[in-house]
Amino acid sequence: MSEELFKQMAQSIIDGDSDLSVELAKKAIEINMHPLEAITKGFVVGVNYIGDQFGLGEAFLPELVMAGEAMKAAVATLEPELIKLGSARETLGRVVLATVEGDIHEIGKTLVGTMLSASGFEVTDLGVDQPADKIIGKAIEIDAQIIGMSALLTTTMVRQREVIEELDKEGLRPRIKVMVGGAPITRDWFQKIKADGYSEDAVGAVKVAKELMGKSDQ
Ligand code: B1M
Repeated sequence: MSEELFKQMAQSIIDGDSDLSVELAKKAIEINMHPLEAITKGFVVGVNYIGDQFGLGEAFLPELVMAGEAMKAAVATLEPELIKLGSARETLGRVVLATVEGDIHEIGKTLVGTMLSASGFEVTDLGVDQPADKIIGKAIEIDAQIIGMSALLTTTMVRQREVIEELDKEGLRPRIKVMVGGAPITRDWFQKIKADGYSEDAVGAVKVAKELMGKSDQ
């Protein structure tokens, strides 16, 4: 039953069918499927497939856009459930989250934000295409302990390093810790740019953020 539903979820993204992806997300909620399971075993499989096809020149920009829209709609439908399932009891810390300048990929970043909020972090999500000065300015304004940056393009991941260099120049680290992620981000890159934390997925991002706050047992 679940396997069939996962297949339909993936296919709805491949077809760029937002109505169907939302309907399937609602079905997952109805049958008490864990929302993260629906995302990772269903919808993400479809968006990864389209991404690979695009990379191979077998799919084109309109298909990528429609798949992105269908994925965004499905994740937005599941977000309230993720929040409900969260273990938030107290504020664990303040996080400024953004996709870096020149990059408009938002789905993974938003998912990371939802998971952090559900786990008790106060998240200020600046959105996509955010320059270093905006990210750092907001972190100072709200006295954030963590800046989280997402980058999905090999051409924009360098922006993460720029923010870190700026923070160092201003003497704002280690007061503000930096967590990085996104599809092209590797452990090597995270070490090279001297970030404080890195995770390859949204669940791991919560664990890393807690560790950065010295609250890994919560
Ligand atoms: Co684009 N895109 N895209 N895209 N897109 C990729 C990234 C690509 C790999 C596709 C491919 O060619 N195979 C490729 C990048 C190649 C490269 O850099 N080497 C690519 C390209 C080339 C482009 C354009 C340049 C295409 C063009 O215009 N010719 C263009 C760039 C626009 C720009 O940003 N300036 C572009 C545009 C788009 C759309 C707008 C159409 C759409 C985004 C829609 C949206 O976000 N509203 C889109 C999509 C959908 C994708 C793919 C298919 C899927 C991305 C996604 O949402 N994944 C993607 C291929 C792929 O990644 N397989 C692709 C699902 C999401 C849940 O995963 O975002 O990885 P992800 O997030 C994960 C983890 O990475 C991690 O946790 C998340 C949840 O588990 N994570 C963090 C993310 N951020 C984190 C932060 C953390 C910690 C963990 O701490 C702070």
